[in-house]
Amino acid sequence: MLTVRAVRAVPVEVPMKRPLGTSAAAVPSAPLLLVDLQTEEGVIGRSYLFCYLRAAAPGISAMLGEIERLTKGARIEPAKLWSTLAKRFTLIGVQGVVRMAMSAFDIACWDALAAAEGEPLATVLGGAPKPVRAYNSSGLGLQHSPESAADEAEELLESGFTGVKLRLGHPTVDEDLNVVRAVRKRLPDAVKLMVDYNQALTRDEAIVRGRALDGEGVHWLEEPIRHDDWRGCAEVARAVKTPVQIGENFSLPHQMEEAIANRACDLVMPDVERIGGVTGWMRAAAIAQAHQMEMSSHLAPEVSAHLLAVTPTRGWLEYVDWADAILAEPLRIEDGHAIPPRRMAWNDDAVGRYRIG
Ligand code: SMN
Ligand code: MG
Repeated sequence: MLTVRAVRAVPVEVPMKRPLGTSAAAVPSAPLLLVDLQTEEGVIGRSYLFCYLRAAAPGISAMLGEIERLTKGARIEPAKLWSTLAKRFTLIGVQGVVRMAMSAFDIACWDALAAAEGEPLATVLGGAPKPVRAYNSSGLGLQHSPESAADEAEELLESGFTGVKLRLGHPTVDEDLNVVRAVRKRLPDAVKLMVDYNQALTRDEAIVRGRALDGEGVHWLEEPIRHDDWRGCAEVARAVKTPVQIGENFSLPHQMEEAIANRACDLVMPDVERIGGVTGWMRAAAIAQAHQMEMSSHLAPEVSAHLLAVTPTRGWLEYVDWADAILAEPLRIEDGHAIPPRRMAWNDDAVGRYRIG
């Protein structure tokens, strides 16, 4: 049995080896919030959040302070704690930074339970920590000329990756096509190329660009339009042959359920910090299984490696190296597969160096 004692959150901002250009905004560095859940029994559970914006970190920290106040002395039973907190946060709504703070707390709860049992998270979840197929997403932002993108795509194949992701959404379809063709030409045939529009297009433009990309060797078409326009997404998915992938913006498992019910996509890729932590992910994995839909992960590769290992319709792990700078042991990639880490721990010197608050 474990009991909540305190929740500590430390914001850091780490440099990215390859700053990421997207159609929505540039991501020049990674603002992370490192969470330690202290228990009365001495076990520490850890998680981290990618905050998207540095300005979001203090807000999420404050919410974690509120979560600490509401759960201090409670027994660590993640599903029950999730329900208790969801009820307490009904008035503000379990969404946005509230839900991100709850997810970070939930992941730390599960990590504490795994630590207390001396087992990897995947084992505690009823599976085993097996290697998970990963694509390299630590690069290929939007800013590229076709030739420099092709060079970078080649670099991203180090460690045996068998997939890479390219962000699209140039002003014209021809510019998108030129980059895709240059990259595709440079990649071995067996390597998958995912493309991501980050919701840049209108429905009609998405159909035009999606059809233009059909036959260009693209493995999936990610977030072509506003992610929660289920009907529009369904029209794009119907009109385009390349599978439509959405999910990083699903807020809690019920949104994934809604998207699937509306046939908004062919593939799903929830983000553990938006879907509701480990608890939310496991519920989403059951939904994907019921619909026999392939489920991949978004960011947070260290915990996602464990989660995908126990996801029945597991697809791809999205690998980014952003947290390497502050981890005692960076996530290992072998032969294009992520090896679920035994336990996450911080590199305290690096945390001191990159701390922003
Ligand atoms: C992405 C990730 C992180 C920040 C911005 C954009 C992107 C992805 O949508 O799927 O990797
Ligand atoms: Mg994306």
